[in-house]
Amino acid sequence: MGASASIARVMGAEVLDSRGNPTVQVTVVLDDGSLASATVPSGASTGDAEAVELRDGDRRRYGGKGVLNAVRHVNELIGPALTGLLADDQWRIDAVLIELDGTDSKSRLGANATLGASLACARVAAQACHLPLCRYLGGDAAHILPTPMLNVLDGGIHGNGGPDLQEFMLVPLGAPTFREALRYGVETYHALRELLVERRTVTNVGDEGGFVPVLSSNGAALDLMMQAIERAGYRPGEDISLALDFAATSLWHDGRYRLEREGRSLSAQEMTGLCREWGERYPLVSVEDPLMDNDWDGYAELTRELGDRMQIAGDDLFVSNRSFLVKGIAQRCCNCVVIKPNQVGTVTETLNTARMALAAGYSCMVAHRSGETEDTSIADLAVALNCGQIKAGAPARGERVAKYNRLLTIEGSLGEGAHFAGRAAFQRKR
Ligand code: 2PG
Ligand code: MG
Repeated sequence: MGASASIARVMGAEVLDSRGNPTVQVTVVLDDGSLASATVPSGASTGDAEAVELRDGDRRRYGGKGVLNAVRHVNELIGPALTGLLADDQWRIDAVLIELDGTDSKSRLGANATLGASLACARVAAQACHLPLCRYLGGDAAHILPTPMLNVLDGGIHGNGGPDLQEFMLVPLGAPTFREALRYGVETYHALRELLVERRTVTNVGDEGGFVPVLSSNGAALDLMMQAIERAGYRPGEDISLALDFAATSLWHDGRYRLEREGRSLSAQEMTGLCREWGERYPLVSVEDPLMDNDWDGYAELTRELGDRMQIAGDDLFVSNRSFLVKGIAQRCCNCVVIKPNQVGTVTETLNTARMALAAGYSCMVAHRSGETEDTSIADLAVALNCGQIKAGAPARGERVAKYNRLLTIEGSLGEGAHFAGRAAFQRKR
């Protein structure tokens, strides 16, 4: 792309996500003929302060979940504002989107409209420059393949009838390459399925492709994962460790965290105790959202107690937003930030939050949403940031596998230059 390639057309469309809900797709065409699209994902266990996902609310269409207004904003407001801008000036493109929206929460245009446009611009600029998106966003330094965090048991609101906790993940950190890590994860996922069949437990899957078995406790789910790792021929803790997403805001009822499967409710302190206990019993390297999203004091306490022995990842707490991260750093809450572009609504803001986190000694986990699409941008984002971690669901179902397949392609194209993050991604720095 010469300095002259500028934005000629921006087109929005209503398409579907993996749950069959409408979502925004944006296509951008440059004046040199380059063309690319981006499609926006959608969360279910959303943080309170996430940027606004604009839905039509017209109950005659998709139960009110249509996105025709967001699409109209792309076509009638965003398109004219971006036309003529240089496609590789991502900072300016995003500044225009932020100003055009004019709210802190992207509530006027909708973060689904702004992210669709922002990401489509990045994708088309990368294409016009003949660069993979990871190199376009991360420069020549982008070379670290992330350790995948594969969600193999779905619970909470992603897996009705399953465990209380939302995500039980395999972390194949002992593998030598991304390709091998993925194989370790896939083989263990299949071994887990065999175990469930033997126990005559259901092998239906949840929103992210993890199994949704009926088990007596959350600890039983962890035991099952340990057995699956061993059955697949791997060593727990050496080859494959474990990670959890509690999504604790959705466990919060009447002032306590309810573990319905176990018939008990815990205080914040008891949740901290539970993390410690599991950290002693299992090779647990990361816990995400172990407390609800407004308990900053609880997070500071939990991080003080456990932050030197495991990763404490803030998702709903930070909502990928720089201003919440600033607060978190000041109050020493968590030691990892979950990065989801649609929580904040532009590529530049996403990169800024992630880079600030890494500079402050926090780790970054780039993540999908429970409602996903075939868009693979987060795979490139993880490599662009060299952050070493990605969670993109089970190694099953097209919209999840698409991200892992994209990483296989990136690894192949980097050749000798590719480096797999492995265990180093989970070294505690603080
Ligand atoms: C999470 C995500 C992705 P959702 O909580 O981390 O797994 O779920 O997209 O529903 O917010
Ligand atoms: Mg989460």
